[in-house]
Amino acid sequence: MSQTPPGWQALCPFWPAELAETYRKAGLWQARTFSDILDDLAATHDDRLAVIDGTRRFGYADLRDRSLALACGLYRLGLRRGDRVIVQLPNCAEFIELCFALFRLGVVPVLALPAHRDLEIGQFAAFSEAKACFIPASVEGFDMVAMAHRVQKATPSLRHIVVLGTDLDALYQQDESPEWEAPDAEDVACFQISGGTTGVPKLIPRRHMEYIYNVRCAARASGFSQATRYLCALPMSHNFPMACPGFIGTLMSGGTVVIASNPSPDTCFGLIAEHGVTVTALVPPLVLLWLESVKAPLSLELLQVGGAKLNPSTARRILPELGCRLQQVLGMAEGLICYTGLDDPELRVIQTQGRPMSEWDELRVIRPDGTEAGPGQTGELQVRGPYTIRGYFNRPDVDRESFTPDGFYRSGDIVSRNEDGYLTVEGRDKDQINCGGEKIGVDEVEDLLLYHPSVVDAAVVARPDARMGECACAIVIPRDPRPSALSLRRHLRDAGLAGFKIPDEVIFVASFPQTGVGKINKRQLREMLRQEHFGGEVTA
Ligand code: OOB
Repeated sequence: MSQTPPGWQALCPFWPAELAETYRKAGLWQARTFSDILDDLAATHDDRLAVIDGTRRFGYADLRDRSLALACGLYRLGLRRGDRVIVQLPNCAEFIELCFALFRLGVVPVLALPAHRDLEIGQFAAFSEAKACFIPASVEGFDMVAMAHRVQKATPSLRHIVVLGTDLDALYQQDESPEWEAPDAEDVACFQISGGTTGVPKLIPRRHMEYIYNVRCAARASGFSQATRYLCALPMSHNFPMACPGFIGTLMSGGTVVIASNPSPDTCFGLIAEHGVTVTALVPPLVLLWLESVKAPLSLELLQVGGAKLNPSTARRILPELGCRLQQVLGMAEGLICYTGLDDPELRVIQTQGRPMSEWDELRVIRPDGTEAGPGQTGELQVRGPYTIRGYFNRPDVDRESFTPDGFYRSGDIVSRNEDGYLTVEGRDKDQINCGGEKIGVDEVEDLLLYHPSVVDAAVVARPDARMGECACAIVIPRDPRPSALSLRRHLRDAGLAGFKIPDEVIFVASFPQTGVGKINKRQLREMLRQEHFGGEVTA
């Protein structure tokens, strides 16, 4: 299996050789790819039900056969080991089949979110030199095909636009498989996207052997088994519903994935009852929405909540009102995943975000003075281990800031760790807004605002929000005549920015508070927001 990996993979930093050998010897990293795993699953579980999508049912062997047929079609299209493609599909069975087809060929998907628009997709396509993109015809009335054509004009590498349903269906070619060069277990399997990517993308290379290890640990920590019926309600391309343990973890446990087209109670409550769903994963604002809508406890056994801080008062309501246990998940697409234990005492499940899922994870909490924090003290969470990346794809500039010289990822999360090793997220030290689990890199939004002819200067900061945890607020020094908030928002939308990054609120001011060296004092701006200091100036 071991062939020389394609050249660009050398631009994805790897673990030091000695450590890599330790992980291999200890059996954490195995010489298997995701398609080897699917072949084994199909052999073991054959016609067991793997995926339910609407009225469609797929057994494990179906899934293997269909992804193999799709791999044949993709190969005929000209995709080869090491090529990159953009995958931006809504939740559907084809998403799973496409992932496994690409894994089989060693073609590497950039896992975009359905909400991404021209700006993000254009950047991902250009930066990864993607050869193809896989999209639905439209999303909520937005013409995705037209978007793909606009991106294609600016991206010479992008040869194929494959539309879900029509073009994609035609690629399932059940004939004899051509001989293709299979990927190596240590090749990059897919690119996750860093939350709060700014301008030039931060693509997160996840490799077969370590991502498989990630899924295995996550499935164990979540108690997944053949009896698991997992509702995939969050966008399937995100690390959480994909691999932590998500739909891949469900399949690797021999369970059944139930696909929801969206996470609304209207859609999900019916699916839970109809299919006897046992577990699902949500972000905190959705938990609130579910709590508001629930009439009688659900048949769910376990609710995994992560992506943003879950308020303890909300956490407390889950068992009595939804009728299921809670498991908190602190995760990051870069690697580290923490879980509260399934048998942990209630207080720990409500008040902490869990502890690392692997005993091989190395964590440290670093205080501002560079020393290690003791139990209960706060500091930045830094991590390295067998499934935490050592660097982004081709971003040595970012790596120098985001990783320490000894290879720890600086998460930018401010945490405290108790005597038992459980973490509580206390805040954040990165220029990012976490709007209910959706991450907004503020630099990107600020840069775009500065392009507007009526903007002198702009700062985007988080305003605390009861439902979303935080929402984005743009504070703007305008030129005369002052633009309307609406026109600034339209400006961002027209620039092709994903809707979730567009600030909910725009406030006009005459000047910014400054730090000692003359930078915008964001800490003070956030404080002023908290104290409603801008009363008269608010323009919603
Ligand atoms: C998950 O991954 P990302 O890459 O979208 O975001 C990671 C960041 C973390 O660094 C932290 O700032 C925040 O999201 N976060 C949480 C949290 N879980 C994530 N903050 C507070 N409490 C939590 N429970 O968000 C992600 C990936 C895999 C599993 C779960 C979440």
